[in-house]
Amino acid sequence: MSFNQEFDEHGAWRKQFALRLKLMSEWLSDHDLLEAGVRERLDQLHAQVKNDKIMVAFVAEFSRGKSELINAVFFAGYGRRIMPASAGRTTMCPTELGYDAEIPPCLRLLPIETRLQSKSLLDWRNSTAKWERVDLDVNDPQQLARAIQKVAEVRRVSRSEAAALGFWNDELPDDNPPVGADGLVEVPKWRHALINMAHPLLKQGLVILDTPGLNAIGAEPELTVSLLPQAHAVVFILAADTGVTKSDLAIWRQHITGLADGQATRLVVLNKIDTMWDALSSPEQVQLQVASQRTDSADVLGLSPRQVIAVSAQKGLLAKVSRDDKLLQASNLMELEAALGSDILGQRRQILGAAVASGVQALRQETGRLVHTRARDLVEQVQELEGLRGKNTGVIKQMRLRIEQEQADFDASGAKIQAVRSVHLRLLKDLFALLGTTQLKTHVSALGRALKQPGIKLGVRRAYGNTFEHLRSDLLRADQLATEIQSMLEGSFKNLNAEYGFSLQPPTPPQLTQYLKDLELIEKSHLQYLSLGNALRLAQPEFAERLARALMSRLRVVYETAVNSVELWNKSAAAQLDAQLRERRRNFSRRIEAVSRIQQAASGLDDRIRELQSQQAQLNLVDAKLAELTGQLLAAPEDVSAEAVTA
Ligand SMILES: Nc1nc2c(ncn2[C@@H]2O[C@H](COP(=O)(O)OP(=O)(O)OP(=O)(O)O)[C@@H](O)[C@H]2O)c(=O)[nH]1
Ligand SMILES: [Mg+2]
Repeated sequence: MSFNQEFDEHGAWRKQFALRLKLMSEWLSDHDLLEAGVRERLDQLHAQVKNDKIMVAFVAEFSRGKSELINAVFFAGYGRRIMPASAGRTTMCPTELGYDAEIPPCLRLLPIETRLQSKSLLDWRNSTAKWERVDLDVNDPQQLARAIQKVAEVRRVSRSEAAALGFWNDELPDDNPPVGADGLVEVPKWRHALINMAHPLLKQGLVILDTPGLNAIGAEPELTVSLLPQAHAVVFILAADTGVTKSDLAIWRQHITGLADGQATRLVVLNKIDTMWDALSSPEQVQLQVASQRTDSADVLGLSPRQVIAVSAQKGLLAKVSRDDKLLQASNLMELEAALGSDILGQRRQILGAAVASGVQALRQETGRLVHTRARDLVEQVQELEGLRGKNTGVIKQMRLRIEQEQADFDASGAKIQAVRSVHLRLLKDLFALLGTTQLKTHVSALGRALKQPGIKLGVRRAYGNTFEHLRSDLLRADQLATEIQSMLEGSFKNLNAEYGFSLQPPTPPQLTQYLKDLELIEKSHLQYLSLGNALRLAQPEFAERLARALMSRLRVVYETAVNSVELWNKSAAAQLDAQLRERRRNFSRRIEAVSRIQQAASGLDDRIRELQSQQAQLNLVDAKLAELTGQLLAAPEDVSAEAVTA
């Protein structure tokens, strides 16, 4: 199956899931089961599935064919080249293609001069100021391609300006751009480009990241330490006409192997195999040559030849545009697409599936508990009324007084419940402080200051090590606090259950130690970056600052996720308490109402008991339906397509 087809299927599953969630929430609301905690859980599941993005990054030395490959795999449908691809350096700034329904189709460009300011790319991303916007007409491929051509724009600036922007370093003459006769040097005009268009794959959450040849001096640290490590898949490209060059190898080691295992799918492509097609050789000879080139490249990278996919992006694009099946076959583009589909999407589906499954389980538990509470209340009411059979009006009056007394006692005990709440909130405040932005900023700015110290070069690793040590110990402390809160909740819930017959059960606490792994990955990707002769660059204060900012934006993503999980846990505990209180109050008024009716009419008793019994039967149905609906939500993505066929 091609990548596009697999992606469509993944999209179909997500759509189906969103629809089922919607039905579920309507059904819950109809049956008065949509409590705050449940609603929160539903919203979270909905957002998780709806906003799931898959980022595929294309990384390589310049001119290996990154942009051409993107054209061939994703944009052949436009019948022409969309991303500029030409000899020499073409793509000058990292270019992200994605879809956001909130804004019209457009290309947004952040001027390179923003590097002189102290905001991180993430901050810029969240503000519209400074970005130049060009509207895109997706129905007009010519206009589209012309507009996107802007990502190749350059500016000529003086050497000192280039140095300030991070493109010139007197101590690394080999990496500097050539100086023109006028003494000026060429630098990219833009720092980052965002393309927003309603391409079918992008609409379904695919994000493509095209990068400029990375070995160039001046590569944005944010790109390498922040964006790339977040990609779900990285496609590394070599060209058959150059083989594996020294700079290819440097990029491979610095940016690709540095990405920890399991974090992202890695695909290696040997592009431009058409340069080996030779009319004078037999097809078999050409095949052999391609195979041997493939083996050689794999050897140098330390991979098995199977892991290197040999293609021709250019001929693949041409073949798709001109509908030439034979050429498409020869380009081998479909093998690459199949690998993209099965590796990336397969993995993504698993991760999303697992996340969704645990959310649905929690949903089932929370609603199940409500149903259970109601069932128990009904049983008690039936018993209470059965006890009244054949009793005189005096006894009935007594009973009413007793219920009213119980109700008054319960209302008076509100203080106890309030106390549980306030202890809970106090502990949570400490926990949030440990994971908050202020704390994070303190650690990272300390690192930023350390990096700027003259003579830090040798101690860079230690400075990073210290920072991450602090972060780790905060995280461990936060996890400890979460454990304390959980045992506090368990204790108080147990007491409340014993005292008031509630069925409270603290929700599963977030596993904060899992974020240690994220910290480790971030630390590793940074160290990777530092270890490669960057000491000289580090000596520049702006560079150190950029690095610290990149670190901050990366960490923030991790901490936001952690904070969200703590919030959900806490909201769900609080909502449970609210729900049980509300059920209990309702229970009192129902009981009092039942007794008053019986007081008024002697025959009311049997009627009321029958009514309660029919409510019990209804509730059983509700419980069964709940199991059915959650079961459907848990259906594996593969089942969905099968089901869609049979439905
Ligand atoms: N013969 C041949 N040429 C190719 C192939 N793929 C790309 N090219 C050419 O190689 C040149 C560079 O391609 P690009 O796609 O611009 O390369 P890039 O990796 O994006 O380069 P930068 O944007 O500069 O980093 C262009 O002239 C392409 O037409 C291929 O499969 N075969
Ligand atoms: Mg390019």
